[in-house]
Amino acid sequence: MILDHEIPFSLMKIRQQIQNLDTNSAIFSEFALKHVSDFLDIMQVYRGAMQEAGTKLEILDEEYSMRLSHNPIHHMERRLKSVGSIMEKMERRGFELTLESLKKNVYDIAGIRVVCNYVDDVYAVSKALCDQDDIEVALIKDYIANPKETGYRSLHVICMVPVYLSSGCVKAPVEVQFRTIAMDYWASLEHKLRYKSILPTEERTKHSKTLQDCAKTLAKLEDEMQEVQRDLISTQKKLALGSDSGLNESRQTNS
Ligand code: 0O2
Repeated sequence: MILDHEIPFSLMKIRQQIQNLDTNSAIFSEFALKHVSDFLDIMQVYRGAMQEAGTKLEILDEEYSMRLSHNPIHHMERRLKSVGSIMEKMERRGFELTLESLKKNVYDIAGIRVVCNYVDDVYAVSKALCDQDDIEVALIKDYIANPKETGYRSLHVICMVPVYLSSGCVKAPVEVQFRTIAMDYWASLEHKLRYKSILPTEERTKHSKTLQDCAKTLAKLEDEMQEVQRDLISTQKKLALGSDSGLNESRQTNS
């Protein structure tokens, strides 16, 4: 299942977003307004790349489901970054204000969040995607092996995905965030606390500490549950092999 977050996809909507920009510098809104139709062109290509990657992931999930009677992907979410967030990132990171710099430096305009059932699924599905011939891996950040200070865990992969336009093929980056259900529900609460909370600083600090502890507890729980799942899958594989060889034996006896 793929959930699409609202994608701002018309000149009017993009223009509205730019007019509502909350940047410290008017230069950013002027730049965005001047290039509004270029933004639409860029967004169209990035949306295509995001759809291609989404389809690849859906096909992989279906294949696993057929072969192992197990769906590694619980659900996916897709979103295009708003012009406001793109401008905010360029301003915060001090990137040069040109379209070339935007394409070169902002890798997460198109994003897919792949929420898997288990940690093994995260690594299996991400590897299967990255190994595809037409996918070029630009960057991998493994915050599962190396969690962030906050406790945040996820596997981030920036993939260059081909998009076939009438003028030919272009490759565009898609940030794919792979995580488990537990990592996802932790991250959404932490995100709320960090960006949307009206709590006083002292309370926020206390809750952030609690969330750091929760992240460790969740990681431990996930390890234990993963062991149970591994046992189930390997027994299932053995049984399937056994019934195959049983079938072969009875075929040989009958012939
Ligand atoms: P959104 O709307 O989720 O995309 P930067 O993007 O500048 O912060 P960088 O190095 O490009 O930094 O990206 P990084 O840190 O590898 O990952 C950025 C994205 O990962 C964030 O996107 C979040 O989705 C997620 N993320 C990273 N760290 C944390 C964290 O500590 N807590 C939570 N809840 N999420 C995190 P955006 O851009 O914030 O927004």
